[in-house]
Amino acid sequence: MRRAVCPGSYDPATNGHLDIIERAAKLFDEVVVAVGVNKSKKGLFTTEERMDMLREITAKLPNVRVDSWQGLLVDYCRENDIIAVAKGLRSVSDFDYELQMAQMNRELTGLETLLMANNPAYGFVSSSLVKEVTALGGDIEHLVPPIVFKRLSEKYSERG
Ligand code: COD
Repeated sequence: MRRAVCPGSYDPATNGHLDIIERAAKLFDEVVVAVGVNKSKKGLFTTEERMDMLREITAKLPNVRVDSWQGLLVDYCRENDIIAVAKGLRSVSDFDYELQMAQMNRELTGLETLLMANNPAYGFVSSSLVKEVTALGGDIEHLVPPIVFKRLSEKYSERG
């Protein structure tokens, strides 16, 4: 079983994330989409809310499951028999950061990282920007899965 992880904050997931998850699912027997739990960073959505949206978004992908983890990614991978990290690259700044993490992870346990060139249609899309544009009344419906659009709209209407 060749198992990979697509780690992220997913606060919330976007079409850019989904593109990477779908492509990773074609390359590996199983892909775990893992939400990183960072107690010192309060997001818009709770970990459970992020996971629920991810489960709905990936329901059509039979070899993808959703989980969460806390602590070092290499430890989570070792405990779950995961051989590679699959991530998307949007820009040179992504590359600098991701390369450093990939090298550190390989140094720590030999964990491999697969960096995939992003779909240019979503090169400018990030969770923080979709939140900001929604909060300011802009339309991002075409940039996120339908469930995320619904939940984002609900969150910001609750907040007024
Ligand atoms: N197109 C393509 N890919 C995208 C897009 C897009 N539009 N948006 C995001 N992605 C991909 C990127 O590969 C990104 O890495 C991944 O999705 C997750 O993105 P986010 O924004 O949800 O998550 P981040 O960047 O906040 O998450 C960072 C992690 C939690 C993945 C990272 O900090 C991590 O791996 N931490 C593990 C803790 C650890 O082991 N630390 C030691 C590191 S050496």
